[in-house]
Amino acid sequence: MVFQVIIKSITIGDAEQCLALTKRALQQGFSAESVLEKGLIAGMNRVAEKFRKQRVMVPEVLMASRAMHAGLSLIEPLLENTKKISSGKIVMGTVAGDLHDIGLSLVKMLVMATGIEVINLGVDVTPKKFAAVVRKEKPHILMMSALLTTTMTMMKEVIDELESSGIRKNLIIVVGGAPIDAGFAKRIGADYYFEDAFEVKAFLDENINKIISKKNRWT
Ligand code: B12
Repeated sequence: MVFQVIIKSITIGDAEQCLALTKRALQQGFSAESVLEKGLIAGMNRVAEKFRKQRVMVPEVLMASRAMHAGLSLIEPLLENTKKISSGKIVMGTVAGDLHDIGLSLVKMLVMATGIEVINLGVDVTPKKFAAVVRKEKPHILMMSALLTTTMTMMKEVIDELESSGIRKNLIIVVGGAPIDAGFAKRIGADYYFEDAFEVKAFLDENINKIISKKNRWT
């Protein structure tokens, strides 16, 4: 099965192979979403699991990420062409001081698969930058990621910045990343915490129309 070999190519960190297999899966008629979920994300999750069990080290995770990104390069343009089924807009980024973006890339891809517009600010995003982009883009949802216990507190600083700029109430704030949990999300005043990219997608599939159809909170 092509998904199994895609997963294997990621676990061994073979970018060329992952690219070729992703191409093959698409040519065989599998949808971009299914290749993403059953191949690329499943492969990265397998590597993360091995890391947790200390069966691989950071260099192997980085090689796996490189392989996954090679596959993503074929998937992303297809998702960008997904008919925009909603007029929803999401701004996302990893908080200041934090350079981890592998998980956020996966969240971005699955969000794009729902047909919602995504503006990904990347890593090391300061509270002021988040606030400036939110003010300009007027998104429905802001998603923040943090992978370090030393940077997760930045999420509260972002929320404080949004509050002091008077734009917090217009937004739904979603937080995630390995050290985050629902209790932390509540304590800092975020609206939702989700454990992984699949949970985010399920939430959006169910709720995005309701969120959008609410009276535009920016006017
Ligand atoms: C790869 C990696 C790196 C890479 C990052 C490369 C990159 N481009 O992202 C590099 C080598 C650069 C790196 C550097 C560091 N790292 Co690092 N890194 C990792 C590692 C091994 C994997 C992270 C990962 O990508 N996992 C795979 C993805 C798919 O999972 P994920 O990120 O958790 O994302 C999923 C969910 O969390 C969730 N999610 C993520 N974001 C969001 C956002 C939203 C809104 C939602 C809803 C969900 C969500 O959905 C994702 C997909 O389903 C982890 C170990 C681990 N087990 O997590 C350590 C780890 C996170 N790193 C750690 C550390 C300490 C560091 C360094 C400080 C090391 C050092 N001494 O220099 C630096 C810090 C650099 C910095 N300023 O950020 C520690 C953090 C410890 C802590 N508790 O704070 C960890 C846990 C390793 C460890 N056990 O010590 N790291």
